[in-house]
Amino acid sequence: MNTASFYRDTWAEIDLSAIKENVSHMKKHIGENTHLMAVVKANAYGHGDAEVGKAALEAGASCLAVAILDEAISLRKRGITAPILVLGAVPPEYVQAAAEYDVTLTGYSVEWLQEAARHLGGETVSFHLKVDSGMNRLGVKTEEEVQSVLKILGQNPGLVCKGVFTHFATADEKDRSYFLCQFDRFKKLIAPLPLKELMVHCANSAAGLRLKKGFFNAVRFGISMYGLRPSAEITDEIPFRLKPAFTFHSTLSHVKKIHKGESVSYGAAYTAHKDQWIGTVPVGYADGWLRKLKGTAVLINGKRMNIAGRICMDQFMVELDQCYPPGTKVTLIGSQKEETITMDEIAGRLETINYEIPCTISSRVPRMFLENGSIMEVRNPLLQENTSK
Ligand code: PMH
Repeated sequence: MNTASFYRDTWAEIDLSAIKENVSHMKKHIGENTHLMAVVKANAYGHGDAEVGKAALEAGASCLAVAILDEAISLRKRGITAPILVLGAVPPEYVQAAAEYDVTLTGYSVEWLQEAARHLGGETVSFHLKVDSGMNRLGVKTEEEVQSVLKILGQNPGLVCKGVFTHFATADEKDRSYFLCQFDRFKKLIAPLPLKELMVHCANSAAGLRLKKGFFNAVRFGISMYGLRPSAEITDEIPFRLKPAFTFHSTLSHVKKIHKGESVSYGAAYTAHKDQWIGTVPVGYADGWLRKLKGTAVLINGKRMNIAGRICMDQFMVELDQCYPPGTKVTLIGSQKEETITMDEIAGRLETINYEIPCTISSRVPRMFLENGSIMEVRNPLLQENTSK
């Protein structure tokens, strides 16, 4: 029996050494006594949650954060024993499941806490209180609500508050005024809480990188753990070099010469204006290489070559500068020789932020995990198993 972990010539490489390097630099920056919470929601921004989580914990992270309870339970089932905080709203009827898997939830309103207490049947569930300091997404907003929370906690020993946090709306913008308002609002709202007993956190990557102090005692580290900058405008405030972890590769599956005047792909929207070598790459919009990327470059033989015609569901074609044999490596994100295509470049072409790109590379693309250049593991949800190499 063939036991390959995937059967296609397309894969993403996740450099766990880069994740570890970014985490240990950040840990040095925030200081020994400040916890680093590694944000691995959305499958670690498309990188691979359990693998990135383990690497981050090995490099000095104290705990992990996800968005939904299913992500936390999935990490528990794959052997993660470190504390996990669910940042998003979990329906209160599922608190017992959270208790069973020792997952920390977010208490984001007085009503949620009341309902959560009602659904506990003698178990205890831990939670971090979310304070809304200006994002208007989740959280208690007023001093009265904070008082109500304290009252509910006094009446319900099954609800254990282990932390308090807020989230910034503009930490990645040059202008700090809204950010500073949120910071002050947070400090004011949390004042009645027993802060010495709690994990207190407000900084995401942008705030964590830009601030030199005032982290309280934990930082939530997301985008920059993956080696990506939170925004272009704060680039000069990043105190160490971020090392990108995600690269994306394929190979030429078919190569042909077409004559001047012949067309390529759906709609015959590309027509060769000279005799032209054309390569077919087995990556399409179902892999997350969206149709809007028509015309962008990929790297072949260390050179930029442009996508020819419309991107199909599973394939696209590329203009070649010469004949290359099928099997030649194609890099969609990453480096070949002196050339690099960054996540930021692709995000720019799609008129979006770098966060969205690895999240969009679909689960059909196997993730290959490397450490110090060696393949450690391959994850291919289609074949539903983790295969060690
Ligand atoms: N904390 C919370 C509550 C978040 O929502 C996020 C990212 C982070 C921390 C990590 O931020 P960073 O990746 O900038 O370090 N959340 C999102 C989001 O909801 N949309 O894009 C990023």
